[in-house]
Amino acid sequence: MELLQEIAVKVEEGKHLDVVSLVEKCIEAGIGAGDILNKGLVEGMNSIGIKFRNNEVFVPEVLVAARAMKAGLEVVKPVLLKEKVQSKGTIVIGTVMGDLHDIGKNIVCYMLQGAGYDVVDIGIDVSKEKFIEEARSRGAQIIGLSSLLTTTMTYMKDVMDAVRNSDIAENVRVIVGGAPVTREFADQIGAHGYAADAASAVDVVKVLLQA
Ligand code: B1M
Repeated sequence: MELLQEIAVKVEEGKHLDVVSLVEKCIEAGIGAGDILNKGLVEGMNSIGIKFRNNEVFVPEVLVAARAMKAGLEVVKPVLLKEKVQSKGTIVIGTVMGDLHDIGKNIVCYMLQGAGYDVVDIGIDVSKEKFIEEARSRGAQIIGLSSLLTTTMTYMKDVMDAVRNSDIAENVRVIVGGAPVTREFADQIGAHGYAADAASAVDVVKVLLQA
C-alpha cells in the first residue's frame, strides 16, 4: 500500500504510533507536507467521519482516530512552518462557543503559519468577548471563526455582530469556515471571507489583507 494511503488507514484505526512513524517516513521520502496532510491524515479522518455519520463507528473510535490525526499533525507541523519567511499579518483564530471540534481549525492554523502569517490560536469554545479582546490586544487584522456543528454556527453571527459594534470593527476582517458553513451563510451574517478548506483559507486571508 502507498504510504499516504497507509496513513489514512492508520488514522482511521486510531493507531497513533503507526501514524507518527509513517508520517516520518513520508517526510524522509520527500513527500510534500500538503500531501501528507490532505491525502493521508485528512483522508483518514474523512473516512471515519462517514462511518460515524452512518453509525458504523461511535464517539470512542472517532476520538482515537482524532488522537492519531493530531499525533501525525504534530510531526508534519514543523515542515509546514519551515517555509515561513516573515510575518505577513496576524490572525486570531478559534472554534466558536459551544463547539469543541478543533482538528480542522488546527490544520487551518498550520497552513496559515506555513504561509507566513502570525497565528494566535485561542482554542475551542471561544466567546465573542474573547475573540474581540484577543484581536485587540494582538493587533490582529483577521479573526478566524471555526464551527463544526449546525447548533454552534449560529454563534458566528453573534461574534460578527459583536465585532461590528466594537472599537476594532474598522481594523479587523472576519473569515468563517467549518463543515456546515457555506458561502451563503457567511454572506448572510456579513462575514468578510469564507473558506471551505485550509488551503482556501490561506487564499482568502491573502486577498483580505491586500484589500
Ligand atoms: Co463531532 N460531529 N460531535 N466530534 N465530529 C461532526 C461534526 C458531525 C458532522 C458527525 C456526524 O454526525 N456526521 C456531527 C455534527 C452534525 C451537525 O451539526 N449537523 C457531530 C456531532 C453531532 C458531535 C457531537 C454532538 C456528538 C455527541 O456528543 N453526540 C459532539 C459535540 C461536541 C461539541 O463540540 N460540543 C461531537 C464530538 C466529537 C468528538 C469530540 C468525538 C470529535 C472531535 C475531536 C476534536 O476535534 N478534537 C468529533 C469529530 C472528530 C467529528 C467528525 C467525525 C470529524 C471532524 C473532523 O475533525 N474532520 C465530524 C464528521 C465530519 O466532519 N465528517 C463530526 C476533519 C477535519 C480536517 O475537517 O473539521 O471539516 P473539518 O475542517 C476542514 C474544513 O471544514 C475547513 O478546513 C478544515 C481543513 O480543510 N475549516 C475551516 C474548518 N474550520 C475552518 C475555519 C476557517 C476556514 C476553514 O476559517 C477560519
